Amino acid sequence: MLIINTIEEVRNHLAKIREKGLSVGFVPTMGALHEGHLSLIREARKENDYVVCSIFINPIQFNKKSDLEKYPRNIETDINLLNDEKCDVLFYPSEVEMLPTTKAETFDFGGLDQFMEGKFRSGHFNGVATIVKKLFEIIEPQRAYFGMKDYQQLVIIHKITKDHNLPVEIIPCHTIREEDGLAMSSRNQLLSKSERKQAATIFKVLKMIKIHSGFSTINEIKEYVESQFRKSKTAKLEYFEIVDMYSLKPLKAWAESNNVIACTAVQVGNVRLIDNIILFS
Ligand code: PAJ
Repeated sequence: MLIINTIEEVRNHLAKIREKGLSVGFVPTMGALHEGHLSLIREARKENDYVVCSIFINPIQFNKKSDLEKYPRNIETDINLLNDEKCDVLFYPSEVEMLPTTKAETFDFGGLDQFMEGKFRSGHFNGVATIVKKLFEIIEPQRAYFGMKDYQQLVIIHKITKDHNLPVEIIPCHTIREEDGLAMSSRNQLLSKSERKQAATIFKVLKMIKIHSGFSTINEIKEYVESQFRKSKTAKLEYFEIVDMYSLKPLKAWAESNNVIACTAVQVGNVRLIDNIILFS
């Protein structure tokens, strides 16, 4: 695997790859790679001639300095994992290379950022969209792979690629979970043993509400979820929303949409975790 640190070099290299008529699949990440990330690389490997992964911990998408500072960094392990997956290029730029000015662009997400992550993490999606758009312009992939775990991010990236006519196909990929159901996340490694145990409650509750969704109202479901987290001292519910899968607008009644997803963010100790489950589509 080639490791490239500069925009100029990666551009020149990929221009030659495209000249040969090879398709490029791209997986943007912030590193501390786990099976969730690797599943995206495998999908990209299946559908493209050439696979590029980027690792860049994007400071402008963190709304808390402490979260950025403690974000896990395991570059040596990441390189080994990417080599094992036969990734062709790791683009691993420095902060000055990617963000000579640390300002995020301001996007119009058409209301997609109004709720959930957008509401609780001010500026987060402008930071994400700024860096993903830059990465797309540098790498110029045919396809880019994103996890359903970050569902709101996926929908927002889909919108900006359409709005800005970026010639890249966004491929959604399933959430990869630990054996007890916890969605894999780089942040999981920051959990203590007891917090890690508590974190499994998140998906247990989501699975339970999927069963209940046929015969309970949305309000009843919300009350059930809130009561489940009130019991726990370490896992604090930040939000739980049942939303339309496309507009991301919270629903008051099931009849309002045919495509429904439940999304949640839970603070477990000092670690903030997100997850979701499709209720019907
Ligand atoms: P990061 O959290 O490193 O995630 C990189 C990609 O991996 C995202 O598309 C995310 O949805 C996906 N992913 C994470 N956990 C997953 C899991 N358990 N199963 C499947 N896919 C999973 O998301 C980001 O980085 C950043 O916001 C980024 C898009 C790179 C922009 O900075």
